[in-house]
Amino acid sequence: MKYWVKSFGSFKDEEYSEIYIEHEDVIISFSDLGARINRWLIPVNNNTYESIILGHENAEEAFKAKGYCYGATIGRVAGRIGNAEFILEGERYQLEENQSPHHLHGGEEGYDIVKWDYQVVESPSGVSITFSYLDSSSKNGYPGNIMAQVRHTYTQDHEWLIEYKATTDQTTIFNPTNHVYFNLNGDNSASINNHYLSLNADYYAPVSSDGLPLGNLSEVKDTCFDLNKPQLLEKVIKAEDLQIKTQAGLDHPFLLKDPGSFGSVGVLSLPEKNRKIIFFTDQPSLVVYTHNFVEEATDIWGHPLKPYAGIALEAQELPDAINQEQFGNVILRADERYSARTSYQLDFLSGS
Ligand code: FUC
Repeated sequence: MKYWVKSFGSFKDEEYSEIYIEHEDVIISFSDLGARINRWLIPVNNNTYESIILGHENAEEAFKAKGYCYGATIGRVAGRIGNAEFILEGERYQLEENQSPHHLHGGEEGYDIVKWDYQVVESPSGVSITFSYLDSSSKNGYPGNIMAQVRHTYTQDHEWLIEYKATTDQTTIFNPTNHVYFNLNGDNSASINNHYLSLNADYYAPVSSDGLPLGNLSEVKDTCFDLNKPQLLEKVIKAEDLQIKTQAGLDHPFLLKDPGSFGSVGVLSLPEKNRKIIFFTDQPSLVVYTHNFVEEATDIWGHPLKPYAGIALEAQELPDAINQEQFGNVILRADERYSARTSYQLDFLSGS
């Protein structure tokens, strides 16, 4: 296994790096812009590769398309915070309404577009890149300074492991995730309609038309949200279900079974290409987003971007948990150490 560092280009006088790791002809890359994954390249034939995730050619493109958060670490708090406000220990906090009237993905200056420090470490199990960022209380209106760390590791078994650690100097809220989008076609101009998704979840959180969870959990049983057996994404995205119609696809949190155990929670597969991603997490929920919208005509890697160009599988606490009693805990106190793990295992050699 080897790694090398290249420039990821500059934007507004800031230089960014891209760290490439190669193992058995598979190449995966990460950038200090948003502690993001940017490329996951599978060899197809004599020296040609296909990327199974959505990424960017350089930092400038990433900034231009920042609304999609391709591959980026999301924080301080992933998802929407209703009406951009919350109450913590009796104090009311008002955040920026960067997706009015709500606060989304940590705000305009969220983790996805800041420059992280990083260190590369090689070990017998693989190559790790530890990204760190001091998220100061003055930014985005959250209380407390957070020392956030995200370690991306690529293992000898072609598993991408994400480990989050954080501490704070004052009680605050914290709910990070990674916003990777998969497209196992290896061509982002092809939609993910031909993929199959299975997810170990008996409940999902219905959302309002503007994407905020309504606050209740609905059974997936006998609905298009039942992914306990693999479902063709086209069937789900085109279902007559009102929740699917209002979001033009999936953009929903699912409550995972056996939260906290580091067991497999689901599989994304493309049988026609013998490609599978088996994913694991110790987080209680996972937001599935099928890239339903393309804001403006954006070219990504020379292709005009189309809806359903990828599927995001974002492991986290349920969105808006700070405002929803039964949605879990996102409070981090000064005497606590936050940790979370999520991983995506590539399987592209075995039969379908
Ligand atoms: C908002 C969210 C989606 C996704 C997108 C980048 O539209 O509702 O889940 O995170 O942003």
